[in-house]
Order: sequence, then C-alpha cells, then structure tokens
Amino acid sequence: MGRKFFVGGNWKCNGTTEQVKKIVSTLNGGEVPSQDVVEVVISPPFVFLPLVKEALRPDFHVAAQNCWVKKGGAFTGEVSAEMLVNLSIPWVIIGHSERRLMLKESNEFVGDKVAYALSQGLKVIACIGETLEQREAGSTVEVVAAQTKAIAAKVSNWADVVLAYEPVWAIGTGKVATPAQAQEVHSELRKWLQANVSPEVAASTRIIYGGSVTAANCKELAAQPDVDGFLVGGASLKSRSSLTLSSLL
Ligand code: G2H
Repeated sequence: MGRKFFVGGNWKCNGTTEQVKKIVSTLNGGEVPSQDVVEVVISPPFVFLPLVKEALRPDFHVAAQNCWVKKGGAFTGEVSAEMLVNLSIPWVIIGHSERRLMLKESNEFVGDKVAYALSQGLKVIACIGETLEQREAGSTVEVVAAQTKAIAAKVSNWADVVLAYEPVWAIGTGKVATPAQAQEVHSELRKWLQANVSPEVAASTRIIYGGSVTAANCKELAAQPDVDGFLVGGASLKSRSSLTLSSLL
C-alpha cells in the first residue's frame, strides 16, 4: 500500500500575530505538489490555531501541539481534544520530546493521550525518539520500541496515526541524523509494528523523521525507503518558509 508523503511544520512556542500572518501568506503563495501526493500540516501554538486555520490555503491542514489526556473539566491551563474537534482542528501532535523531557510526560501518559485524542476523532502525530545518552549506550531501538509499545497498548486503529521519529540529539541542534541512521531506526520501527501490531499497519503507517530537517538535507532523507515525510521545526519558521517547504516536498 502506498504511503502518502507527509510534511508537518511544528512552530513550537514561537510567533506573534504579525509573524503568523506573514508565514501563512508565504505558505499560501508557495508552489507545492497536489494534496493527492503530499499531505501538509502546519502546527502553530494553540492561540494562533483559529487564525491559521482561517487564513491557510485549503489544501494544507492544521495541528495542535498537544491536548489533554481525557475529557476536559477542572484542568487549569489545559486544552481538551473536544475543544480541538469543536474548532475543526483535525490533527494534534502528541508526545513531543520537549514535553516528554521537560514536562515529564511518560510513555504511558503519551499512550493514553494518543488513545483519547483518536477516540475523539483527531488524527495524531505521535512523537518518539532517543536521547544522546541512550543512543551512545546502544539502546536506541529498545527506547523507541518501548515508546511505540506504550502507544500500541492503547490504540487499536492506526489509520489516523503518523509516527514521528525525532532523535532528541538532532532536535534544534543542527545535528541531523544521517539518512542511514534515520532509515535504520524507521526500518526497525516498521519491523516492530509488523511483529507486534500487524503487517497491514506496518505497511500503511507513515513514519516521518524530525530533527534539524532543512531544505539542504531533506532530499537524501526523503529518498530512504522507510522515511515517509518530515516534522520540521526551525526551518518551518524561516521567512522564506514556503520556499523551504516547497523544497522539502
Ligand atoms: C524536532 C523538530 C520539529 P527542529 O522537534 O518537531 O524541530 O526541526 O527545529 O529540530
């Protein structure tokens, strides 16, 4: 089964109204392949979601960067999956390493969040990845398998899940994984899905790479057989972002 190439732009905790309008305007003017070939999803901070959704070209979609683990209520500062659905936000990023590490989100908590978001009808970009210490200790595959296992334990339908492999040592550091390093982990993840979920899910689930992706390094990464797209942070915020994005496609 063919896997449609996926490009996500993760703006993280950046931007002002004026900057957001400028980037959206640049994205709207960019030349990109048809949405039949590539799926483009832009993820601004929560407060800019309505603005971006309203202004963004219709062939691009939006994602929140997080949502609460269960139904909303007395959880000050959180945003629920139901709220995102109410605003017609189709996608959410869950389990980004910045949240796993700084906010201590555990594998199990991330698994619960993924399952709850899916249950409410959201599509999920589920992030996994090892730290430098874990890579140097030779435990990369073990770490990403445990992170994926915690998601698989709670999820029965993978149709709306994109798995984002983001090695922590490559995030925002300029130290991109080599194409061979990315391919090795993506291939191991696909094997894990095949053995532990199903051959169908392994064949159809998109596994995208994130970590210092730029226009300059994306082509070789994209040529790897198990790299089905990217989650781009810093480069998606550049003033010439649509040009960058175009060259990522
Ligand atoms: C990894 C990535 C986006 P950057 O977090 O998710 O960010 O491209 O800045 O490394």
